[in-house]
Amino acid sequence: MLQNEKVCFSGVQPSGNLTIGNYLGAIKNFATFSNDYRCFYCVVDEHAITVRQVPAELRRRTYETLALYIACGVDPEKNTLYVQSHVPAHAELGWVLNCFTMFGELSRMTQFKDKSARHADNVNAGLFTYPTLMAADILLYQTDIVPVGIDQKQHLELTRDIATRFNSVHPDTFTIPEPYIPQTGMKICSLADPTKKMSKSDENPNAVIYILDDRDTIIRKFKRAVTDSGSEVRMGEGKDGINNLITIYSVLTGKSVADIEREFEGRGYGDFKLAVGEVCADALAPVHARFDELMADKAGLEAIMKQGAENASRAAYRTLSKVKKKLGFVI
Ligand code: AQP
Repeated sequence: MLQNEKVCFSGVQPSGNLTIGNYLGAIKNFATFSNDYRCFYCVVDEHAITVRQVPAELRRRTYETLALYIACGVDPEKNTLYVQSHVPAHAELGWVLNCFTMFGELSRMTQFKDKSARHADNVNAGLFTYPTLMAADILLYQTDIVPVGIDQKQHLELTRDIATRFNSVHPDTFTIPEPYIPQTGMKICSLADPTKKMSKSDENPNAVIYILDDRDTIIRKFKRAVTDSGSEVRMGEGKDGINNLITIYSVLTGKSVADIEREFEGRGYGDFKLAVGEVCADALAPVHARFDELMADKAGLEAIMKQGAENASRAAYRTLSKVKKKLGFVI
């Protein structure tokens, strides 16, 4: 790693088929950091098993998630793309950081509260300590910036607290990372209940646009999106459905909210929903084409994973050795 080189890290769980929430809130922004940062983009399979997974599906989605990173514009030549479980330093540092994280801090995490309510039969310790593994993911690379959606802000704040606490006992160990949360697209909401975040693990497939949905499905789902009894395409309070669709249209077209409101003045929700569906399908068409090519070459994806794991391991072990020395481990 060059001195003074800035580092960017992020990851996505292969815990379901990826959604346009994952795309617009995170992956779409990954490529934009490649020129100015050394970027590590990880498929965080260890996080995914905090919720029960079908092994064959987890394996398939791990390949697919890596392929989607590339299909969404992340160049494997310029970025380190890899799978979390291929770099054991993540789990190792995760354990160390567990010992620098308070029970009370983890108990306050809203994702833990939400997921333990949704999976009441499996409130495992991994679900509880998920944020310390996430802190390890980030801190291992001396990360400066982490592109994420707003739902991860609380975990990022905890990562900063853990790093600051560790540094206060063992100075100059970790870089304190900053989140990069996009202004538009930070929270894409469910099409069925627009007060809720769109999630890949939502049980209702009509609530979610998957990145790999075909054109007709995308347009059909947008047509059915829950809105309100009004007809004016305008952002406003109590118009969560329309606000969400305007956000999606804005982030996909780069148009401002004011321009969108002018464009659809007097045209009603039906016209607008169709336009959002078409713009989204158009944006995803080249992603689909590239994805199909990549998935047809599994060996190519495996070579990228392997090279990525080697690059990531080198950087990760530098930090891990420093941590072990500071803690007093015999190395
Ligand atoms: N709806 C969303 N809007 C904006 N950003 C989003 N992200 C997720 N959903 C939205 C961002 O995508 C990145 C990867 O997320 P993740 O895989 O780590 O898990 P998550 O945040 O828990 O995403 P999901 O889709 O809701 O997964 P499940 O259903 O498995 O829990 C993160 O940067 C996240 O902010």
